[in-house]
Amino acid sequence: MNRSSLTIPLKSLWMLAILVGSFGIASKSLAVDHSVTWAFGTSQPPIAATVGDTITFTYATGHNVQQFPDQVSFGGCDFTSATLLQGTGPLVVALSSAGTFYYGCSVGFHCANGGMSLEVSVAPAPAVPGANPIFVLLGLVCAGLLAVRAGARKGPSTSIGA
Ligand SMILES: [Cu+2]
Repeated sequence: MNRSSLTIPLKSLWMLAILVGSFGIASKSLAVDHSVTWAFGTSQPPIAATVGDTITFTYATGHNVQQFPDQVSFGGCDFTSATLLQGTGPLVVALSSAGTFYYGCSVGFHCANGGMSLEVSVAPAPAVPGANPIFVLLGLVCAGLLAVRAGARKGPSTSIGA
């Protein structure tokens, strides 16, 4: 058997171990906090978020955060059926379900004239959360296999370039 043919699979195994392992760990902490400067005259581009993310509305007094029931009331800055989430800020909103959500400030004409309205699209959480430990375990198994292989390969003396 040709020894050097083992080199490439070994390298890709390492990469696989790192990739798989880090995916398992990273997918557990993918949550993002979306920071919003909630101020008059600051237009808010729509936010694309994922379930588990949060939105932090940064403001103090003089504003509030209301949630519109639908896109029509959002578009028209119509607060008649909106829900007041909080008066004085800051406010952290946890995005716990998928869908499109609409927020606005009902003070004066802040929504209509001050750009104080925000659309948030929340996508479902990626992957299956329960699968994470499996990926971590797979990564560890790959790393373990590598350690064994590397140990067997090293032999009595492998001095590289020293
Ligand atoms: Cu306001």
